Amino acid sequence: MEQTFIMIKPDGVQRGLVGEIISRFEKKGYYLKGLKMVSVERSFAEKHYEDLSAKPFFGGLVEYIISGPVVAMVWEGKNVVATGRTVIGATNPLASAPGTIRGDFAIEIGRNVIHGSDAVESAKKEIALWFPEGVSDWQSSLHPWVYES
Ligand code: DAT
Ligand code: MG
Repeated sequence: MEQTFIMIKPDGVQRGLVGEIISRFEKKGYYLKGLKMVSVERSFAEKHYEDLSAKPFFGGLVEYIISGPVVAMVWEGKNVVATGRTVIGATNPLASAPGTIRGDFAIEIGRNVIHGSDAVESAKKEIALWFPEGVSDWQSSLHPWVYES
């Protein structure tokens, strides 16, 4: 089954949104396979966002990510990469639909609370970067109540 990397950014942690965000993914039916709170080094944040290194906002983005602890997670389920992005909402919170995490809890693009992998390939890369120790392989006993087969 597909896995995605989800990170609650420092503003999400500071604002007490960790429980709410985990709850949304859990209630949807996705399985939590990895979870840790980390304060990342500048070089690590730069590596995570390396594809954006030429962007004018890159410096501010890195400062934001290292400004406090983040909660790094791996979630698993059918189509979780794309659906996870839908649950999160558009990059700019002013364009994110109500009912999405960014639509409900954020206003500015530079304080948009949460990160989610944008493709299966980047999810694999990000999970390997953030969880080099690997993740848990537990199976939910609720599986038949969430999935038809
Ligand atoms: P997303 O986080 O929705 O995948 P992204 O990968 O394009 O968006 O960019 C990563 C983060 O960089 C994004 O969450 C917020 C910041 N960012 C993106 N575009 C920006 C812009 N035009 N101005 C300021 N920050 C921006
Ligand atoms: Mg992105």
